[in-house]
Amino acid sequence: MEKMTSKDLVQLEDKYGAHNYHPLEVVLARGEGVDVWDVEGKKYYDFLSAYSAVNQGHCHPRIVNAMIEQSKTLTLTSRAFYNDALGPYEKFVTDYFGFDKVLPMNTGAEAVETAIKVCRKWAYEVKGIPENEAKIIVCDGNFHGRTTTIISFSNDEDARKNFGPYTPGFIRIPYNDTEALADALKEDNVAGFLVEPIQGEAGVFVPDEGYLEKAQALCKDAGALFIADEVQTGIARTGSLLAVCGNCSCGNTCKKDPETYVQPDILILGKAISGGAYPVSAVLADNHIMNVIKPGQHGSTFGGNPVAAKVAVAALEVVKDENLAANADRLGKIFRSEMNRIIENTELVLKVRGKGLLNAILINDTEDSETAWNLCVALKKNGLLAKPTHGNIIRFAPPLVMNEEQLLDCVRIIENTIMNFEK
Ligand code: IF1
Repeated sequence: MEKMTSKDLVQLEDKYGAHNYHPLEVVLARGEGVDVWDVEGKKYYDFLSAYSAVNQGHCHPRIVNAMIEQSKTLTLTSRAFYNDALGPYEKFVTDYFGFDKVLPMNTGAEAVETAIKVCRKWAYEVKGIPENEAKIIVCDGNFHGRTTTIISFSNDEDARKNFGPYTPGFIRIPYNDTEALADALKEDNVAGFLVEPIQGEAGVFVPDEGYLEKAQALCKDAGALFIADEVQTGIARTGSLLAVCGNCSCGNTCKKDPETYVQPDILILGKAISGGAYPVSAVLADNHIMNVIKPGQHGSTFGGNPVAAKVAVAALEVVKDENLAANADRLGKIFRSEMNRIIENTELVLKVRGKGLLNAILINDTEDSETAWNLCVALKKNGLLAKPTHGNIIRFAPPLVMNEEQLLDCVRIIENTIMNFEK
């Protein structure tokens, strides 16, 4: 059989796959570190990193080897039996992030659902809220996944419309607004506050300095749980191990900097906890919260399987051994300063914002324009892959194993593309 071209493969997806995505027209066949190659062999810098899942770079040998070795030995037992990889992983991951317990799941959305369930159960059984009355505060512009409950509290029309009836029990307030949070916390029966430390889908929106700290303090005073969704921002992406570590790039949740470190009551992780090799997610909390979950009350066939456990340990070891938080912090600063230099010489880009290597540029056009999309098509031609979020924002999130020389090469590609772009 003749080798299929990119065009053939796009046609196959178009004909046989549900149309729930609109991908950029590039068909990838291989990845290594910060690079990916398409079916025709053209090489690109990956500036999406599978939405920050591939922080450790494509096909990291340590992660891939952990997966191969475990796959040859034991892949799945279910949680009906113990397996010899889960306990060591649970000890490792709770030490790593500084919590008493972990509840292992597979995808980000599942972990968010888990956090919501833990929070509600805690509210009824510990806080004493009357049954079925618990409310969880969330933010405008949130993105926490695609399940029916999660889209129930989204305000994105595409994510929500015609998927109702919706799950009740959520109060939505503006992001980055501690007064609105203080007011919402005054309502009866508030169980928790679920928040992204930096909003991803909203367009990489970094809140004001001190927002998370203040929000956590308000929750504490009100007896509500502070729940951080770090599915996208966690695992060194924003220049610290977690975005709740503030400006400390030491790579631990060491609480060295109590000025900025904000300890969540419930921490939600996904994506890069496996380096993008395997679906792994996790919910972390201390005993006084996590102990509300008893046998039979929550679970998942694949959650905590031995391959996931080994892959996650390897992926988290890479983050520390290769100092990815400090690298993301340093390269992020260079990236934003280079973008600001470019912005001074073009009308096309208005602004760069972000933290670590989670950044976005704002294009000088309306939200419903196709300019950001067309610029991404031009970037692709020039060997760099990125994806718009909204019509006028482009997210830039390369793997964190990038070095300075590669980053500056990417800056050159972005600069040339912008300077030669015609709307
Ligand atoms: C897609 C965005 C990124 C997340 C946070 C939970 C989840 C996500 C903070 C759910 C997922 C994704 C999924 C991806 C697009 C994407 C995304 F553009 F929508 F905002 F990353 F930037 N919490 N984020 O960001 O995790 O169930 O997908 O494992 O294709 O929908 P999941």
